[in-house]
Amino acid sequence: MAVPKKLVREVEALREDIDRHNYLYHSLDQPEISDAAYDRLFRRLIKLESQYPELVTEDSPTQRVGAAPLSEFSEVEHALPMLSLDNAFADEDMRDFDRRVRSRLDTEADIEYACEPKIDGVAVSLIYENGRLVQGATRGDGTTGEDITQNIRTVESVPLKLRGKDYPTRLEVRGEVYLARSMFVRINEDAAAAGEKVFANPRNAAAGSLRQLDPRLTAKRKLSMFCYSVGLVEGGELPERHSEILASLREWGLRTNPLVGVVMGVDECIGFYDAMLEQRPELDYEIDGVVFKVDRINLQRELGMLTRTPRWAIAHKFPAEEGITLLRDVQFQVGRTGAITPVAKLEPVKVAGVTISNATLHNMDEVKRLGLMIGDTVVVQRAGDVIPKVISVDHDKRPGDARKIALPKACPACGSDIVKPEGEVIARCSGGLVCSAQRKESIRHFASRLALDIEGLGDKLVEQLVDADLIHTAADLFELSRDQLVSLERMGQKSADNLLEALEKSKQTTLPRFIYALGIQEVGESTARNLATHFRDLDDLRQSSEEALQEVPDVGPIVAEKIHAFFAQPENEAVIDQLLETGISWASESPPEQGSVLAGETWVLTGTLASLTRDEAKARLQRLGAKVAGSVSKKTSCVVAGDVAGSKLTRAQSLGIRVIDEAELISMLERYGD
Ligand code: 9MJ
Repeated sequence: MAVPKKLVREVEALREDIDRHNYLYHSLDQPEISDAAYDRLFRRLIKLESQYPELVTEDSPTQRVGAAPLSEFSEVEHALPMLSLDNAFADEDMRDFDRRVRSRLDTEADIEYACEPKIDGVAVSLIYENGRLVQGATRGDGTTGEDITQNIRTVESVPLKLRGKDYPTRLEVRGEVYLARSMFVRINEDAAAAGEKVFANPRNAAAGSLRQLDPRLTAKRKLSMFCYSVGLVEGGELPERHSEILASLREWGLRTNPLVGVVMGVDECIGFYDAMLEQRPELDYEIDGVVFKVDRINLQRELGMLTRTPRWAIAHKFPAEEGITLLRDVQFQVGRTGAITPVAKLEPVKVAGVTISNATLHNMDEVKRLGLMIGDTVVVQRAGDVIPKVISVDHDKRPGDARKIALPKACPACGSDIVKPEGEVIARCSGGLVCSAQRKESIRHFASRLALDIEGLGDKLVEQLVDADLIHTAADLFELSRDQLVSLERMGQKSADNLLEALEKSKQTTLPRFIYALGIQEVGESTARNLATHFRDLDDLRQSSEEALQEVPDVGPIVAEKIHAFFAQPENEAVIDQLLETGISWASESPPEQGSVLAGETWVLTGTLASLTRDEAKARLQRLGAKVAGSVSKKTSCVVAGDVAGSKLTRAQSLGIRVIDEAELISMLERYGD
């Protein structure tokens, strides 16, 4: 039976649509449709292809996982060797590299360098013939690798078909396949739950996933890829600059890193490196340095190669972020909501320039997963400003007198029972407001920067005030007298006055801050904001039912239950009433329409911002209704350029898009009341 022409056309249109949405989502980070809408297109295509199997093509988006498991991988020889990179560990090594480059090129002038975050994944080579992906291979020893085509096809950010028409007839693209950190955590959680071996880091997990003989297993791992260079190119011309080659790859639908940039001279290289080091903790993938490449290809040719490394590139590595040390003891900390966290007390060790003596062990399941005992030798990891954690244990080094780690039965702060409901991971102190540790934490939270922002009320002072029985709840803070404060150790008259003034000032707040400050379980800053926007009135929120709460964005049944239970507690009601009696107040919440001053606009952030993190800037722009995208296009409304803004800024300028700096961004956010 011939396939009706109309359906042939529909299948073609669906493929084109799906490919385009894949490209928008994976390569440009600018999706135009919801996941559900995408799924509908995909399901329709699967349905038509199963009705008419003769319509199925190799490069149909439904055919990513088609092949049967292999018994082994075959070898492939790389037409051009896959290079490794020389390393720089200090700024001075970078300067030496730059001196070598300029001396060989016999120039005093600043060199233009392309800068790329160095992805800590698995290097692979892709070959496209007439725009079709025909081969994927591992780097292997640089000369010979393994044919992993079937596995590479499962990586959604790798196009099976290139976009456009002007690509070379044969194009070898190289890049790094990696596993997103968030995905790594998920995979390890699932593996631990199934009693399987967990991966030590995302790179091992990516390498292991690519070496699966059954592509269905690889597909489950949801790997990603960034492309960063080309190998053999035939039947087509590429631009004369590395940065422009990357731009071409992007146009052909290949995914390149959005943070790549071009700088002038070695000082700017070092600036780029510092900015990247700072941004590192915010990225959802691991980077272990920055790669600098001489941007002009004619200069690359002139510089040439050493045996295995090019003279025109260098990897400036980040300092190691892991250290090995001894676990001396484990203490149990009580959080604001009573959650008991085991904390590793370590023999102090320097990691990336910072001495670490404590690390979180998260919960008792994690202690069990690590197979940890007191006295063990452990690997600790520090990622930016997050709390260091113990990531693995060297069981071979366990001493004879190693001790078991046991969850205490009673709360170390108040002696109340510790309870761990069946099926839950977190153990909690049952003491509630009786527990001084919980009270201290909830008062700290109340005073914290995103809550009532009480300047000068630090952790130590809260501890002193609670221990001296001067305060029991956050509301008591506002009853403190000057004499009481001055009676505290290390508290002078001036500090006491400053604190009283800060307390007075904090009374004028906003509803979202107040809700957040209450410290309701599961209610973070963004949920607090949603609650405030939805109810606009504290009394309405206090009296709302669980059903009504679930109408608020991001509030599901579990969160609704926590909020409802919080307001139903007489102790909490009393504290809130007392707080309101002290004169805490806020301007009435503006109607939601105001939250859409930037509706319909697409903003892009680039470079490093000094006074707020990228996530914060993104969240605040989104609250004003803007979409925040990862790359600049004609549709971009405005680009915020921080320090060391790279290619995105250049692109914005060339497209004539409005560019503002950080100061302008902040003044705009404030103007719109965010
Ligand atoms: C990584 N790993 O991100 C190169 N790399 O270039 C980047 N690796 C590279 N470039 C030539 N961004 C050889 C390796």
